[in-house]
Amino acid sequence: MRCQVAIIGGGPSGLLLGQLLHGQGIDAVVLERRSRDYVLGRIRAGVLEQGLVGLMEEAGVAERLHAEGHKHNGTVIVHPGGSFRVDFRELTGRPVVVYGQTEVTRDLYDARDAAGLMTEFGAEDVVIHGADTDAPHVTYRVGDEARRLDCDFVAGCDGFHGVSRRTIPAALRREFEKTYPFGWLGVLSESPPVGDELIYAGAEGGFALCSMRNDRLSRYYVQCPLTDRPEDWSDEAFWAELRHRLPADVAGRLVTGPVIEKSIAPLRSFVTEPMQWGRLFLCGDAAHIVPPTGAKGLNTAASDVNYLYRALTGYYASGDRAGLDSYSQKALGRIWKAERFSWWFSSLMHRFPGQDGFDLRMREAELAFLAENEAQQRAFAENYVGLPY
Ligand code: RFL
Ligand code: PHB
Repeated sequence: MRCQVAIIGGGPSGLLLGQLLHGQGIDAVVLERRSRDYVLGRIRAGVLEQGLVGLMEEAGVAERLHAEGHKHNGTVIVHPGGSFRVDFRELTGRPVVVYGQTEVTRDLYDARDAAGLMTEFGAEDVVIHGADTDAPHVTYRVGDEARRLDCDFVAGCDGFHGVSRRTIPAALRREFEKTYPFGWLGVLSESPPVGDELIYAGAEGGFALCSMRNDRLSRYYVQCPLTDRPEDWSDEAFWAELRHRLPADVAGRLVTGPVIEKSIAPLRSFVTEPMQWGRLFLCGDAAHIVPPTGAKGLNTAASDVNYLYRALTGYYASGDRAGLDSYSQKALGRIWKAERFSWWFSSLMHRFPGQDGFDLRMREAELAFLAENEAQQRAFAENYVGLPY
């Protein structure tokens, strides 16, 4: 089989890239290790920047997002000294859109099907060959059958545990990593959200987040030790801990409901450099991870897709390699700013083991300054709604 761009990974990065390329007449095959149901069963991000919304529009897959997504003009931040709201619309002129990653992925798969585009599910043992030559190819297996895909370029969109990043020789790669001494216990609940906007709570007992998917589905998180397992937390224990970390009026409004998903995610900051080797280009979680506090994971994946899509379009339209040659530098420039914001906001909102009185006073002072200072809030809002591409 042959195509112009072999896309490894059928998560949001790979699917969005495939759909955008299709719009330019560039043909791409997506190789996904899992089944479609498995990919759609993962509950992950929920907040979309305008940049991602724009790319969904450009890909022709934004109809449901516009009908069902909710625009959020601000967010509430709670801290031991009180609570305050950051008004995105007033400070930046832009909202964010709450629409689940699962729905983004579903819309992209539906559009792929409608256009008759090729996706290989259950693609195992993917190996990328000759990425540093002019004729790369990918080998893989579906069931017992060995297959080969020849291509001009390979897009490594296979997430943090994929093969693409490790295809770049270790001697040419630099990796930067920070792990955090806690995780997020997340619950998806069939209950109306506790508020109209997201609430980030940096409580004495640890961080909590109130988010949502729609009017009937709430998404909540509490900071927990990395040693905890989801089965250690009964639903009652989760709701009690969440209430405990929220201000009394919010806790009083909380409506609980059946828990339809419960999982624990570790927090990590990670970047690999460069994001290109020859004709292999990394996108999304394959190249970088952020802790979820700033809601940047899916959105940084989208900004990579934006740069790579435009670079490939330029190349196929006129043979112009400038976009491809500057891809890694451009993508990393934006990534590091999102890494900084996610690291800063995570550090500010969580309780770290071993924090002493001075550390806690510094944290309170920083939150108090953010609560009262417009310049600081504007900087927060600009980062949260998304820096320009
Ligand atoms: P994905 O979504 O991981 O998709 C990669 C796809 O590649 C497939 N794959 C392979 N396919 C073929 N061959 C191989 N060898 C392969 N290895 C892997 C995988 O099956 C998968 O389908 O990466 P992508 O597309 O770059 O998208 C990135 C986003 O998914 C990610 O940044 C966010 O979801 C991060 N994230 C969150 N971000 C937020 O903004 N808010 C959140 O609340 C949030 N929660 C999360 C998250 C990430 C999590 N992970 C990765 C464990 C919660 C979790 C649990
Ligand atoms: C979510 O709704 O899952 C969500 C929202 C905001 C975040 C992280 C996760 O910062």
